[in-house]
Amino acid sequence: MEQTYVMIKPDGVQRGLIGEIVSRIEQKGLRIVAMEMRMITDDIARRHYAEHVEKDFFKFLIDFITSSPVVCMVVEGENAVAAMRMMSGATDPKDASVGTIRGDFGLDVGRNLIHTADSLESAEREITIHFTGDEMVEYTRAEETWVYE
Ligand code: IDP
Ligand code: MG
Repeated sequence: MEQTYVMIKPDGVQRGLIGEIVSRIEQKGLRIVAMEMRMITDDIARRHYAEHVEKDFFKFLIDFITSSPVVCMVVEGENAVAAMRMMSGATDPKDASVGTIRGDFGLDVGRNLIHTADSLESAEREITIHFTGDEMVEYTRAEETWVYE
């Protein structure tokens, strides 16, 4: 089982897509083991997006992600990192396939609705930034024998 970090960005919250996105995660069979609505502070945003500090869009990214509440989650399951990346779609919604969250609901790279960690290493790093161990719960979903062989 892998854990990944997922965040519904301010545009997803403001556009009323929390339920839609959480529903897709649940329907995929993945297990949400931590979830909270928060305002991201400037400090947390800079740590989260540290790899992009040199990019010309960095300031816009930090201003945007701290502008309105987000929903932070830890999502668990087999291949959870890749599964969530596939469900989110390409970074730029213009390139994202229909059926993905960005492909179905987005039009602009700066308003692409969801963040998901891009590797197991990133997932571990990001989970540590946003959650403490005791904020995550351990459980199984009753349907898991019907999700996994
Ligand atoms: P990802 O979210 O698919 O992992 P990253 O390359 O890690 O994409 O970029 C982080 C976020 O920065 C993207 O989700 C997007 O919101 C924003 N971003 C990426 N590239 C651009 C750009 O060229 N212009 C404006 N914003 C961008
Ligand atoms: Mg990324």
